[in-house]
Amino acid sequence: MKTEVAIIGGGPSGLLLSQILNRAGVATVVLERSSREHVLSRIRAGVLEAGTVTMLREAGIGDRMDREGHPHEGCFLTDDDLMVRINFKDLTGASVMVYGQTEVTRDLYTAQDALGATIVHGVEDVVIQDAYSDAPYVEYTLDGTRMRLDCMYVAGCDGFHGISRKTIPAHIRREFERVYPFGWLGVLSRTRPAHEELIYANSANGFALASMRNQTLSRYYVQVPLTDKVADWSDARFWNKLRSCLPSDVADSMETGPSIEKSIAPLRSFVSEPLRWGRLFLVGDAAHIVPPTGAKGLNLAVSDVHYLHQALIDVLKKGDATGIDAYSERALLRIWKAMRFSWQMTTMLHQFDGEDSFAAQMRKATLRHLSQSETARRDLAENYIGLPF
Ligand code: FAS
Ligand code: PHB
Repeated sequence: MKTEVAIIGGGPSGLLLSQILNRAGVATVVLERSSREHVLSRIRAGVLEAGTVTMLREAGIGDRMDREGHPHEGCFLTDDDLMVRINFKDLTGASVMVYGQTEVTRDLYTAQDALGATIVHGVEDVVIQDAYSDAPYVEYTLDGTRMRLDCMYVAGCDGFHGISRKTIPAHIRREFERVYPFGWLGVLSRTRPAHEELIYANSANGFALASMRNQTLSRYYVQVPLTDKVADWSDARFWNKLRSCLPSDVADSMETGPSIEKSIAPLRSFVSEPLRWGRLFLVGDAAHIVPPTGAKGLNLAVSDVHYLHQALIDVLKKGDATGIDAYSERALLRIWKAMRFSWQMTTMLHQFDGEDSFAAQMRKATLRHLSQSETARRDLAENYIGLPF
């Protein structure tokens, strides 16, 4: 099989890149390890930056998002009962869209099917060959048969545990990492959200996040030790913990109910440089991971697609390699800014094992400063709604 761009990974970054390239007349093949059902069963991000919303609309997959998504003009950061509203609209003129990553991925699959895109599910043992040459190709096994896909370029959109990043020789890669000593226990429940806007809660009992998917589907997270397992957490224990972190008037009035999804995600900050090796380009989680505290993971993947899609169109349609030569440096500039914001939000809101009372006071002082400084709130708002591409 031959194509112009081989895309490893059929998650949001791979599908969005394929969608935009196909609409520009560039041929792609998406190779995805899992079944479509499995990809769509993942509960991940919930907040789309302003730039992501624009890109999805321009890619022709904004209709359902605009019908079913919820624009949010602000969110809250709290310190016990102190509630600080960050008014995105007043401070930046922009807002974010609450619309689950699962739905974005579903919309992408629907759009790709409508275009007749080639998405191969269930591939195994994917190997990228001759990435550092003018004739790369990808080998993979499908239903027991070894296959070969010849291509002009390869986009590694296969997430943190994929093979693309590791295709770049170890002596070329520069990796930066911070693993946090806690995880997020997430619960999805068919309940009315605790508040009409998101609440990022710092408290004496740890961090919690009250989010949602719609007015009858709530998404909550609490900080848990890395040693905890989902089986350690009954619904009752989860709701008690969540309530102990939220402002009391929110906790007292919130609706609880059975969890329909419960999972623990570890938190890490990670960047692998460079994003390019010959004709291989890394995109999204294949290149970087952020703690979800800043709602940046999915949005950074979209940001990479923003920089890469035009570069590939230019080189394939006009022979202009300027964009692909600049991709890694350009994308990394924005990646590091989001990395910083996500790290700052995480350190500002979470309790760290063994921290002293001074650290707790610094968190309180930061939140109090936010409550009293419009400048501080504007800085947070500008980062949260998404810095310019
Ligand atoms: P993805 O990991 O989504 O997709 C990669 C795809 O490649 C997968 O479908 C995988 O099956 C496939 N693949 C892997 N190896 C392969 C191989 N060898 N061959 C072929 N295919 C292969 N972000 C937020 O903003 N907010 C959140 O709350 C949030 N929560 C998260 C919770 C969890 C448990 C995880 C893991 C991530 C979370 N994220 C969150 C981040 C997440 O949303 C990612 O940023 C987003 O999925 C990135 O998209 P992709 O780069 O497409 O990677
Ligand atoms: C979510 O709704 O899943 C969500 C929202 C904001 C975050 C992280 C997760 O920062």
